[in-house]
Amino acid sequence: MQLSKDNIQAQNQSGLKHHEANYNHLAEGLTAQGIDVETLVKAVADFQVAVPSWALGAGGTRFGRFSFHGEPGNLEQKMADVGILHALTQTAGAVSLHIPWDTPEDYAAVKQLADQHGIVFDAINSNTFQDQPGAALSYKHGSLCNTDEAIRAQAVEHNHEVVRIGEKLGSKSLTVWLADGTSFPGQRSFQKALAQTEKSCKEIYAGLPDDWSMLIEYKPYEPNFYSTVIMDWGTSFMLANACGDRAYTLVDLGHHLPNSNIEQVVATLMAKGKLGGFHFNDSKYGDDDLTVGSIKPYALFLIFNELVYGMRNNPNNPDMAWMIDASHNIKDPLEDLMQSLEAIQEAYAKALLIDQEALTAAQLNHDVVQCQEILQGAYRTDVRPLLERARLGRGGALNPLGAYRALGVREGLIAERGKHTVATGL
Ligand SMILES: [Mn+2]
Repeated sequence: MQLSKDNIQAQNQSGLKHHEANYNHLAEGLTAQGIDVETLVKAVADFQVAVPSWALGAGGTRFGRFSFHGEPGNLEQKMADVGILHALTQTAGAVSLHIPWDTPEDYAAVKQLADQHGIVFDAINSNTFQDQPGAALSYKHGSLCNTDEAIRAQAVEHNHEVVRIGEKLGSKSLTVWLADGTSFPGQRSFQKALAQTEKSCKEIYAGLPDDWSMLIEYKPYEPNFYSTVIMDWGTSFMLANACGDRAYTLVDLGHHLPNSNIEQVVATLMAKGKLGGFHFNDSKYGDDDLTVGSIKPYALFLIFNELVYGMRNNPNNPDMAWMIDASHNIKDPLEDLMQSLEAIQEAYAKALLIDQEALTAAQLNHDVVQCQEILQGAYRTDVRPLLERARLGRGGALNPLGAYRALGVREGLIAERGKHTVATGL
């Protein structure tokens, strides 16, 4: 199923007048504040986020999984789903593959499909947190940190293979996330596990092509519940520094202990030129993988404030690999992703509204009240007409979710694929 621009434009007709009125009203107010609205719309339109190949089917919990009708049953169908998202939102112009869940069989066909939908291949993800069918050795007691040299070598070689796959598709970065850790005190030496992990990361890094970067993700707990080898941003930062210039830390919003100041983590990493990737989701308690912006939208805005500041002032950071890393247990995955994409763009647009000069002046005057007024003034602005204008300019939908429902996309996917398909992944 592929959405045509004509179909989408026909859906847009009924809302255009209302959009014009809202946009003009907002643009007038912003222009009066000295904001160049066209530049703002262009920045929003240019902001593209990768959709991971595992997010297009229903997720699950350790208690079970409720499948969603019409799920994509193979990589080609997953690409088609990203194509639908991108056609409607004009924001999902990239896909992030997970190996081995989505190893292409026919590279030329997959690339052609991506071109057809206007999608590029962003960071590619390895998996040493599961045993793969036919694998000689098990990761039950760790992969890159394992006490057994042969197991570490198998895990390193898997990462090299993922890079070779990514090269064929045009990816330029490898994301490494490890489940390595312990569930009980005394199970393993912290120091030795970290030393082995550093050695393995260096071996992976040494195999990267010159124009590739390596993104090292951290997480404090789960699936291990006592310790994780790469537990926090500091450990990731240390490993990235040990590997070299093209190794960076990747921040996943769900991978922090409760109440962590993630915006400060972002600022610190960007100041050192070591933030390379970003995974969006939202959470209430832990790594809940909920829809972006569904629980803490103000925190997301504060994080974007630091991202915007860093992108302007810290040129040592690479172009960021943005990705949604959420799981959809009870929503239509495509609808959930559209809500996440909207929340990301909204937070970004609001962060762009912050008057940085006025904020700096208020900071220098120790005018704490004014600092808060500046941030919250931007946050309280309803920027949705800017997002609509950005989408319209690229041929997307005025209201992606509304168009998705009106065009009967899910019903069409069920008719094509059937009710009981199951997406690959966890
Ligand atoms: Mn992640």
